[in-house]
Amino acid sequence: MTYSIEIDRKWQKKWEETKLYKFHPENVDKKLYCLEMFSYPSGAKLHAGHWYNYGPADSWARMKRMQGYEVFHPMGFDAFGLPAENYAIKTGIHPLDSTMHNIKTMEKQLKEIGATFDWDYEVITCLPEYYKWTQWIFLQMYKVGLAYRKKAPVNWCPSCKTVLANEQVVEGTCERCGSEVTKKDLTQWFLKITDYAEELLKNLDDIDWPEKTKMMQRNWIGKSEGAEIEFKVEGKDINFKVFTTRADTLYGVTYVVLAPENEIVDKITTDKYRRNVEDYKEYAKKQSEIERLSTEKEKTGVFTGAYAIHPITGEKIPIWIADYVLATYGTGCVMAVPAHDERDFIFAEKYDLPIRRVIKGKGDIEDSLPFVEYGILIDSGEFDGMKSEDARIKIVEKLEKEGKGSLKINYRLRDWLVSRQRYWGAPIPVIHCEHCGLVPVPEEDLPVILPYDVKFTPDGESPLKKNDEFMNTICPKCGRKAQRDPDTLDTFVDSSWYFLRYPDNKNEKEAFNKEWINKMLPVDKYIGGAEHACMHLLYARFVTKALRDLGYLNFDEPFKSLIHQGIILGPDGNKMSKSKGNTISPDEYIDEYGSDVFRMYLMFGFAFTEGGPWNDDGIKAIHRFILRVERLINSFLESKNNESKEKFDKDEKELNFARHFAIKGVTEDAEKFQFNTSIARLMELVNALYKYDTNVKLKNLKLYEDVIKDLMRLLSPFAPHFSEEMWEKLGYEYSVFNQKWPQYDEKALLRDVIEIAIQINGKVRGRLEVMSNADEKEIEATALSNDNVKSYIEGKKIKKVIVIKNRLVNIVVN
Ligand code: ANZ
Ligand code: ZN
Repeated sequence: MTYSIEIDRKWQKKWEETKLYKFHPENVDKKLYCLEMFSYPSGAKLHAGHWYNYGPADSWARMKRMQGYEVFHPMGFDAFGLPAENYAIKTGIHPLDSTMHNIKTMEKQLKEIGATFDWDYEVITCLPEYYKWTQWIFLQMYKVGLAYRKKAPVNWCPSCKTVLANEQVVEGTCERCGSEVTKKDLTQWFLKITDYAEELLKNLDDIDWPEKTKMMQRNWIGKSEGAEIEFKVEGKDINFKVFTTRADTLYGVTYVVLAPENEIVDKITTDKYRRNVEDYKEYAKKQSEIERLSTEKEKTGVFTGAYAIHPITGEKIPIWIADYVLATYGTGCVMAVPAHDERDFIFAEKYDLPIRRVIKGKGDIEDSLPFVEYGILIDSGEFDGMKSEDARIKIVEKLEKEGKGSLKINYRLRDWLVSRQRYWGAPIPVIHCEHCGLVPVPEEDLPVILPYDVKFTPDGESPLKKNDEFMNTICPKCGRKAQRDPDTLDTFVDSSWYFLRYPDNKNEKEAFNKEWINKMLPVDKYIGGAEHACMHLLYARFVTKALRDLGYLNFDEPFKSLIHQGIILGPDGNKMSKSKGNTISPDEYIDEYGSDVFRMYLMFGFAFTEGGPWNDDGIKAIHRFILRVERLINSFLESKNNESKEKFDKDEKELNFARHFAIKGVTEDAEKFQFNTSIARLMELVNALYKYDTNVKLKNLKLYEDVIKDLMRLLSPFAPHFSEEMWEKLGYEYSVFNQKWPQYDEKALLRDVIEIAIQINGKVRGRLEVMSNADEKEIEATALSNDNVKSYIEGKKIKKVIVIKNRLVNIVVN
């Protein structure tokens, strides 16, 4: 039987029946936790992009298994979230029903990839047995002040009618629906990720993650070392602080700017300017944060009528409000130094505010303004002549003595806003009591069950608020009537700890058994999309650290090693996705060639971490390769009557070299997820086997068989069904995946005779055998004395001979 989808089915069934991928907890000392980011059960049929995520990662896990690791390879579903709820609003199908239906379909399809997931460890975040523990984690954080409520201007999506975390706002628009995001003052729940800013930053140095992703997290955390300097408002008993990274420019301050939202604005604004200021505040409210910070956007602002006193010179300087100052960064107040800051410069020119140079360049030429670099201080009193680097410390030291300033580190990272005014999420386990205030739901009352019957009226209010049965409860503290919190948790809370639940997914008493989980984690290899860099991947690190400090974990980082797969683009050049209608369905390919051909094609046709636009040009070549291996096996089975030889002759040495060269190359490249080159090595090995097969009539059967065995072992992670079938056909014991991964022999890699190509003017004109240790002169001489070469270069002049060791000789003639 030639390889086909029938063979896929046969082995999928057998693997399942024999529980081939079962994880054996007793072997935990050899565990390797291989994790792919779990799926959102969107209901779309798995397309080529999904296969690209799961196929290659599975091949890696299979190789690791054969290398002797007890591979833990679970799968589950990130099952709460907006799409299911929006779908319910549109179709009337309840999110629970559509989600569970989608999960069933996706499980089935994931099995068709033939992946080694151990489904016994599945987690589904929308089920009470899971979200009970999401709520529990929230409560543990609440106990230590890591979960808190506050009124804050929050990102609001007018179309999804919900608040969004900063990370969910992409260039001022909603990540989900693309609508413009506005601001709204609401009381919301936050998780205090900022407590961990420094550690989140520092530990990036210790983990094996793509450099680019670490960079994105560093920028997102945005550590900034500067100072806070206090200014007094003239004639009023009001002080305010500014945050600056350039205290060295203090003598160049010619005005100060407050964020329009700053609460002192109303207190200092004079009657004459009140109207202006009110109008401007309205205007600023409509701007998104991104717009406000954009350098392109025209700078606007208004004068408050009030003045501040310069902390050193005592000078009177005007106080403005402007939307380029953010309420949520630093102190929400800025000392403006137009001579040395781009934005201040544009603003000062526009509103005719004074510009005062206090830094000059280190050279002689007068630099044009704004001069934003470090330099030497001028017109700065006792600090004249000092370097910026020193002055930014010394000036603060002076202010510190007078109680007017101090060094300060700021982070751009904000606390994580986790409450959502939506239905399809884990209810926030808190009760609001008129007498006792916020009362956490007692742990023994968890889970707070998400009721099935609700009205989906997307009006900005939590749907749960309209469900009296859910809302009305008794205060656990005083026993009086009280109300539940109507909001649900951001789905990123669910996914911030799922990897901790997998190894202990059936535990009814705890989120996880502490001792067990500390043996199973951290995750050894995490595979998923780069788009999660500043959301999921940051939240998961934070929750891990918080649970460690709460005493539940003994490691600092959840994902030791991370790899991002590239993106498969549809023929239209966009990321393949159902919503764009540009997906490629694997079905026809699998029906025609079998799933291994499809999987291998994805692994051979694209560099795993890069991806690229879809095209199926190469799929036939992979198909031919599989058939070629199959013919090789058949031919081997027919030659079983040959003899075995102890000593290798030249052909056998060549074959043995090809074998060990392949073992080394396949292993090392696959380890780094460079599957395309691994597969190229396998193709070379097959070529070598064919060459040996035709050259040597009386084969050395022992060697031949050993090489075929190694070939099948090496091929098996990439073409699992096919290889299992061939393994059986060869008469070996089930399963090829219980075989040991081949090891290469350094000695076999030291060839004495190697073959190199001869090129004449860049065109290959023949091959040449040389000793592997021959030097360039010898190779050149051998090449020029070759009969074939002689006939080509006869009557021509040799201009140059280029020797590339172990590869080729190029003879340039004219
Ligand atoms: C005076 C100054 C002079 C500044 C100068 C820069 C250059 P990073 O590095 O991003 O932390 N700033 C402070 N708070 C702000 C806010 N809420 N909204 C907008 N801008 C704010 O940037 C810190 C610098 O950004 C601060 O240093 C402040 O301007 C501005 F020649 O203070 B600087
Ligand atoms: Zn009470």
